[in-house]
Amino acid sequence: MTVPLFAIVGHPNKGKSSIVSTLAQDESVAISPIPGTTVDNRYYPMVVDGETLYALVDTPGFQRARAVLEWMQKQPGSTVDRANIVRMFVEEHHDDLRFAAESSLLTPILDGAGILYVVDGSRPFGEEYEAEMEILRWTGQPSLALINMIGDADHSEEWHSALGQYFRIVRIFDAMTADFDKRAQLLLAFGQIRQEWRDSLEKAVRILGEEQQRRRQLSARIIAETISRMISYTRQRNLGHDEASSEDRDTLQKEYKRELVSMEQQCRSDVEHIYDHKHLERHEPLVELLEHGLFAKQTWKLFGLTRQQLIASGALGGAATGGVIDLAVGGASLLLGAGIGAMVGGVSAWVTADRIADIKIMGLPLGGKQLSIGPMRNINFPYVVLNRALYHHRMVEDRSHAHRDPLILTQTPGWLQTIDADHRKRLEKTFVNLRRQDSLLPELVDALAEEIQKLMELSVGETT
Ligand SMILES: Nc1nc2c(ncn2[C@@H]2O[C@H](COP(=O)(O)OP(=O)(O)OP(=O)(O)O)[C@@H](O)[C@H]2O)c(=O)[nH]1
Ligand SMILES: [Mg+2]
Repeated sequence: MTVPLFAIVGHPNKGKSSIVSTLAQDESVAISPIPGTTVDNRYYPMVVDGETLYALVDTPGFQRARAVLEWMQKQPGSTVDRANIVRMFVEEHHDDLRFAAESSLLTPILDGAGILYVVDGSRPFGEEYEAEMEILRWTGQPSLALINMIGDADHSEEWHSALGQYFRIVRIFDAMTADFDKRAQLLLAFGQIRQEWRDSLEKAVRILGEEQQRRRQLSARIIAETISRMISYTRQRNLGHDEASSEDRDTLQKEYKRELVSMEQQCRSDVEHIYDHKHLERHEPLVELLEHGLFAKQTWKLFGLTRQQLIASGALGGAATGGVIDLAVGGASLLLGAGIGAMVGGVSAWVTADRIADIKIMGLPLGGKQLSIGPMRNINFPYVVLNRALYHHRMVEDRSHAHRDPLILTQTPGWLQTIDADHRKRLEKTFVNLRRQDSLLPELVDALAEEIQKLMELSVGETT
């Protein structure tokens, strides 16, 4: 099977490189609002497991399309010779700086690449584009037009009728927001322009789908490991004296929180790496994370389960047997109507920032005392972490590699509150078991990873 090859061409600054970046899933493609960013052709293969599924050539935008067309029209020859005339143009002008862009962009097409002509559907159609489209038609290569919507205005209808006269297939494609399905649809449309590429592109879509599954599986595993480590994490601080000052306690608690935050951050960047977003800028400043992130009341409310859900999912069992009952917290009246046992579990779940974990003072075998914090006692905590992780995963999974703005994770939806009770029960069972262990049991982490992957498949959060 031949590897389908496409040259992405068009006017400067219309999103050609953005489309290349999205389809090649490559964040290294240069994109900028300044016209003329791409000055040379560059080849971007889409490789999975060492196999090139298809490849794209990013090209500079047309600079002197009218002059080129005029030159071509002046050449003697019939319609059948048109591709040769384009070839002659490139041969005669490849050292001519005035036509450097045209020579570059036409070269891969003359070598057999399919044409993807990109326009900006938020700007009106203009005559200057006709020369570009005519030149492309002269090459005789299979082609497809893409209307990329850069701004808010919508001129797609006039573009449809103009492009329809030159291209058999015209598609609207937003390079910035295209998720996996939209990219797959576009690849299948590419298959329509040349019969011999159809099978290759169908196969490419299948392999990319499998790759997406594999990425989910890896991400679910990393999230499961992180949650497990976060639940069981404990931290100690040796004391020089027998009494722990409030400063000692504060410091230990800060260190404990900081470590949990850093585990969560590491999980974020691991997931981003899995999706080849290696240089993604994420806006989650540490101070904000410590003060408004994982340990803030507001966060818990939005990301955790409701008290009723915690009770219904059997969190009570975990509370009673896992030793996480927190009787020090008031508010039993909030749970009016629930049984006394459920009340205890529910209240425990409702603990806030400073009640996340116990601080104990312990004697050391060789004398002296040690202050110890952890493991996590709050039964809502793993749900909070999981919810945040699923939300981040969704943002990364759907993110186009052309999207270069920082990833902002300020929205805080309570997705897990929308899943059915069976899922919650299974999660709770795993969390209870994890809390019971002194060390991490691989089979428990496996079970959690499996459950998390199911939640990813369920498209949790799509309704919010
Ligand atoms: N909102 C939005 N902006 C886009 C989209 N596609 C491209 N842009 C922006 O448009 C500008 C130009 O994008 P590029 O991909 O660099 O365009 P190009 O056609 O390769 O430009 P040259 O290489 O200069 O010819 C960048 O600022 C992009 O972020 C899109 O689908 N939506
Ligand atoms: Mg470019």
